[in-house]
Amino acid sequence: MTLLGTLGVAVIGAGRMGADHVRRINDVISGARVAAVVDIDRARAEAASDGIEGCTAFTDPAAAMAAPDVDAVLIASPGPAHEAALLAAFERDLPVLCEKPLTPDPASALRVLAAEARLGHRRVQVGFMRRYDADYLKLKRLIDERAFGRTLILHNKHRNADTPPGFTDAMTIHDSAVHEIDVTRWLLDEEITAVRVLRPAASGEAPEGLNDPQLILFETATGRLVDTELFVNCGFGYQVTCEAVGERGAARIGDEQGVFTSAGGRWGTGIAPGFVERFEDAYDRQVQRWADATRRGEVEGPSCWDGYAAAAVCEAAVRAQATAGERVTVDLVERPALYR
Ligand code: ISE
Repeated sequence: MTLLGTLGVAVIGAGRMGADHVRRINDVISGARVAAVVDIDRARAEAASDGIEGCTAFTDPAAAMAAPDVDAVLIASPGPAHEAALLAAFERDLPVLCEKPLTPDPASALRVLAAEARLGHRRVQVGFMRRYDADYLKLKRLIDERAFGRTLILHNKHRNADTPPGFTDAMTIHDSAVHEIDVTRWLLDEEITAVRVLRPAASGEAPEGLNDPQLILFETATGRLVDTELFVNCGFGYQVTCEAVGERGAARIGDEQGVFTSAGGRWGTGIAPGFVERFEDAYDRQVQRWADATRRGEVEGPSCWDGYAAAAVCEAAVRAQATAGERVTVDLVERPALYR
């Protein structure tokens, strides 16, 4: 096995996640360094690259990818910009870690799939970071080992304290529920075939025009059911739980985090304020595993197929949101040989 030297990474997008990944590559993980930061806003690219030795700020992703010290690309720009960045990376056959979503809709995801197929090998790991969370990994192992028999049902909760301005109903699917879509496909190892969205009485605390909370129900290829309470303005913090119900038992993750304290007549632990804190270790592990695999010349983790399948379920779920709880089926193309 040959191991590449330190990986020079171009980080595309210097917003919240991009800047966090720059910090992570620079301060936390090993075997990689930030060689370039790209943002359409030059000042933001410069701010993120400031103080990092040998790191250059760019406004054009293709120019950064052409730099001689760039070996790999981490895409953390907004979803609609992903397709162009992915195709530019394929032009140079560069390894990519692409934040979710792969692309915002199935048609563009299929174009990416076709372009990667033309390369003849996988190049992309999609950033579904929950697959790297220690608790989700334990749950996955229990399900795979059939510790409680066959898993029949998943119950998920996905609560955010609040949403950024301009968050829409469709974004609750594309940005938030997309994680339960990937987790369902990964944990149960099969495709989602249909989706329903139900809306209880809307919270008066949610921003005007946002239907919050929602209940989402997935059916899978072999008839298993997955429900998700999605409540993105719950007000009290960030909570993600997942319970797998099997034939002879159940297992739940996500309830307890951190240190339990007893004081002032109360006992308990804290609630993470947001997803960056809750999934910090998962993000670290995801980027480290990507860098390690890339240096070995390998690609692992969620693929472009996973990104496409998630986009197809998102599209069906957004259609389901516009109905009174109707069942909307998910249509997938045949899985190409590269992803079997
Ligand atoms: C955000 O984009 C994420 O990816 C978080 O994991 C999710 O919990 C949040 O709802 C999204 O907005």
